Amino acid sequence: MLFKNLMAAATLASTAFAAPAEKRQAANKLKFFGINESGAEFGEKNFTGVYGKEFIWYDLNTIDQFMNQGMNMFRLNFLMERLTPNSLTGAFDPLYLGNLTQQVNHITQKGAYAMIQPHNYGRFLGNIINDTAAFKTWWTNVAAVYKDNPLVVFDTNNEYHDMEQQLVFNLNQAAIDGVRAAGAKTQYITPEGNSWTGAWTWVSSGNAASMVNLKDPEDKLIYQMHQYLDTDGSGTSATCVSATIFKERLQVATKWLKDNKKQGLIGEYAAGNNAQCISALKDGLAYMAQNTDVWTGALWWAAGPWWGDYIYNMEPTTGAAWTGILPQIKSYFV
Ligand SMILES: *[C@@H]1O[C@H](CO)[C@@H](O)[C@H](O)[C@H]1NC(C)=O
Ligand SMILES: *[C@@H]1O[C@H](CO)[C@@H](O)[C@H](O)[C@H]1NC(C)=O
Ligand SMILES: *[C@@H]1O[C@H](CO)[C@@H](O)[C@H](O)[C@H]1NC(C)=O
Ligand SMILES: CC(=O)N[C@H]1CO[C@H](CO)[C@@H](O)[C@@H]1O
Repeated sequence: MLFKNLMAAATLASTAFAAPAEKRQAANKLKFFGINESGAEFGEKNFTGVYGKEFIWYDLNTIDQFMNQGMNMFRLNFLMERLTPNSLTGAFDPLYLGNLTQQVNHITQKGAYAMIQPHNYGRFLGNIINDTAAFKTWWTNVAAVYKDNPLVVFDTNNEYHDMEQQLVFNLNQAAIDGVRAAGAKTQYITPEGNSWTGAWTWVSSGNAASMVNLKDPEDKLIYQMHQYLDTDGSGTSATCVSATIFKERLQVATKWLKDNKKQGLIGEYAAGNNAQCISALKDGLAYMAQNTDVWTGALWWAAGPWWGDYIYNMEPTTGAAWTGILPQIKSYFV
């Protein structure tokens, strides 16, 4: 989601039972049920920031509450500039890394997936990343930390946009190569596309023709797309275009996934807490659940301690989406 006017966001999700991660998938249920935990990337104009002032990490008790609802995947938002403050190839900030790892361990020890998600839009210190070798090194260094944890998922970057398509392809391929070079061989990797990785524009934007050629020697790619249901698809309004707009915006990407035998994940979706939007959410999730040959799951946007009265806030127990949306949608997952 293009997030200019709000503070920030994070990610997460998990599962009710500390069951084996590769639990048998029930018919017509999506495998991954998750949420974005957002807050560690807040204050993103202030690259350094201070814990508790500009940014915040996620409440582990909240994560447990999502797991109790059946969630099994948490997309953990953070900033690359706070993890490696000096350069893409520089050393980690041990405290920021310590917090990230604490969250990853909490989530994965309970059997859920933790997605490592640099919330950077293909930028570092405000500049488009054009050094693909340095980006590969960044990913090798990060993946080395988590290479023995099969429940970690690597998201190459949040929402590339306004970049050369070939550069977006090259950065994704560099991330894949970097992760595998670290010896992380069993984990899923989720490439993201240009144009904010929108599902509705996956083909028209040029992502489809380019990204289809990504290569993973371990064959564990899950293409991550985002989809909102407001008029411009930006996820800034509580009004949905229609009660069928979610499904309609997924159809072209669904065909692309099927035609090319790829797997997909909706890494961000949300809609307002009202009857039309809830109808659209149910219709779209039912459609995804009918197409589990290509769609693996969906992660709500968003939770995190600092969202307050945000229209899509799913933080327990007062977020509008915790009370209004979650009870309506969880049957598509568990
Ligand atoms: C950045 O964060 C620091 C630490 O909280 C603060 O002192 C500084 O004023 C912030 N700068 C801007 C431009 O907001
Ligand atoms: C998380 O970050 C804070 C602030 O820098 C630090 O005090 C704390 O020790 C870190 N936690 C871990 C587990 O590294
Ligand atoms: C690559 O990015 C750096 C840092 O932002 C910038 O100084 C440089 O001009 C860019 N090079 C090209 C070829 O775009
Ligand atoms: C949908 C959405 O709000 N996405 C946001 C995820 O978090 C980042 C950082 O807070 C935003 O920039 C995105 O727009």
